[in-house]
Amino acid sequence: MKTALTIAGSDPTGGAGLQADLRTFGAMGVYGLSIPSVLTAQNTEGVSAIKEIPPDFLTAQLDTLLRDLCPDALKTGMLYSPEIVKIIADKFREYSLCNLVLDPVTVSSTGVLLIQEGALDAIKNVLFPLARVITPNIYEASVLTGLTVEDEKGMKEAALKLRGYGVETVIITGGHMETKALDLLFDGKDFLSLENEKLEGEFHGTGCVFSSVITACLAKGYGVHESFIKAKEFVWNAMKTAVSIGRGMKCLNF
Ligand code: PXL
Repeated sequence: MKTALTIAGSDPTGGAGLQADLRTFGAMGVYGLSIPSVLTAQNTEGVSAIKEIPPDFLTAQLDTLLRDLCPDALKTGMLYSPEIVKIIADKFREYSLCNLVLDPVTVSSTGVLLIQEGALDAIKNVLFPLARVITPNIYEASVLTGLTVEDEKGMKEAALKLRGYGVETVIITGGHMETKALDLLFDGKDFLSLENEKLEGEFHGTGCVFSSVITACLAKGYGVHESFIKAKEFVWNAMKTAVSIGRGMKCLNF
């Protein structure tokens, strides 16, 4: 069986973060491995506290797992601090890992900052050159490039700039755009955009599930374009049937 590793924040609701990633790997028929990088106290209404995993313990988790096995693909979610970013980059090289899908998580769906000062720069400088795919949303693409990303034209400009940071393939998700849900892939040569009508409501964890489907597909040996198409369809179906498990945002159903 193929294996995929997520290094991400814990979200007790299971709607986003490490728990959503694991659930997605399972739904995709891939064996899920997981290392928490940070813990959050949260419910469907929001995040109330964040606790970093001590760097030496993150290192111990990575060394112990990776001495034993090599995942077919891995993804990173909420990394939170520059120290965490650096440890993951070092271990990625030390264990010759491949198929890194990097979701540069910056804010929660409820607007809480999920990253410390300096961590996004570290992600850009240290982890981007190791990534096979990055999956920023339009807000993250704006912060990372300094461009205003509001429409397809802006997404294309940002994708060009982001690829210049050493990433193989850039996928910008546009679910937060005003009128339509358009996602754009750029592989350095061609653009591929996929569009769906926008669904009503506030959804939790769409970016996590999207990048996890891509990770699972890469683990199974699919190419990046096919993985993108599968992820778009998976998230769309899961959003259409999303469930209200608490008082706040809807969680994806799959
Ligand atoms: O959706 C981004 C995200 C990622 N990781 C964790 C989160 C969230 C959003 O709340 O809690 C742990």
